[in-house]
Amino acid sequence: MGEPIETLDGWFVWHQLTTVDWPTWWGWAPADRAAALAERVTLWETWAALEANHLGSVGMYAVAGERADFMAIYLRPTLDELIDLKASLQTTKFYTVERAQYSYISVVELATYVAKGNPDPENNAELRARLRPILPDRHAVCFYPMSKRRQGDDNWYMTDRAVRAHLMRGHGAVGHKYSQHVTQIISGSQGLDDWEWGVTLLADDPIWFKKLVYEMRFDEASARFAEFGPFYVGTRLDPPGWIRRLGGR
Ligand code: 76R
Repeated sequence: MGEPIETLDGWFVWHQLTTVDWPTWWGWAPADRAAALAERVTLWETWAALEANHLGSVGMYAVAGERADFMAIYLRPTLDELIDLKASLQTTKFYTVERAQYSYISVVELATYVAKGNPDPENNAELRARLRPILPDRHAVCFYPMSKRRQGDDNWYMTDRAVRAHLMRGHGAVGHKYSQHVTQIISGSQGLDDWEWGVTLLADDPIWFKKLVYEMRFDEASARFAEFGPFYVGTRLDPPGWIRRLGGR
């Protein structure tokens, strides 16, 4: 029979995917557009200040393809703060031209399958850094939600704990080959959103997402048990880059 393992839980995460209502946006007077961009950048600067004090993190990305225009990733210690953050976005002018495309809530998670002893983040700085991650300044991002299958013999939740630990060791070994190129943030979303985990991958070159996920598909933990939601891929924006994409200067 399956048996849960302990998870270490860190910051809450909101993946926010939006498009811009371009006809409305371009219909605004240039001065109104400039004011809306400046207002949003001011808010962004308050988030950056929080990040500097290690009270959260924010990443803004331009999304490839037409699933979305932008993805923001917000990390905060509590769900309340993510809700407050949304409320402050909603007071900005720019919010009136943003259209939600996808939204995902989860909590940064470390599964303890491969942990030695009794890991305690309070006296382990490395664990704390992984549970409360500052998004690294890497050029490319990939985000997708996923679940573990529950079907016939391929039911992750009815699989013996020792077998799961063995599979996760294999999974970790594949992933570890890419550790130089890809930073991975796994966030759990059981009870929080539609899928069971959010996968956030960051790399300087997006080709590493394809190489890593391709190789992982052959690993038993993925080959037998993984089910995937929509994939989003993009590149990082700083405030000036974001402003340029919106036609500002
Ligand atoms: O935390 C650790 O680094 C220890 C090993 C490890 C665990 C426990 C690990 C390593 N992962 C763990 C758990 Mn992972 N991971 C994914 C995906 O696309 C797919 O097929 C699956 C999506 C990728 C790409 C990936 C990458 N991992 C998990 C879990 C929770 C399982 C549970 O609790 O049941 C999921 C859903 C998941 C999914 N993983 C790694 C990586 C990489 C790159 C590593 C190596 C990290 C490193 O060593 O630097």
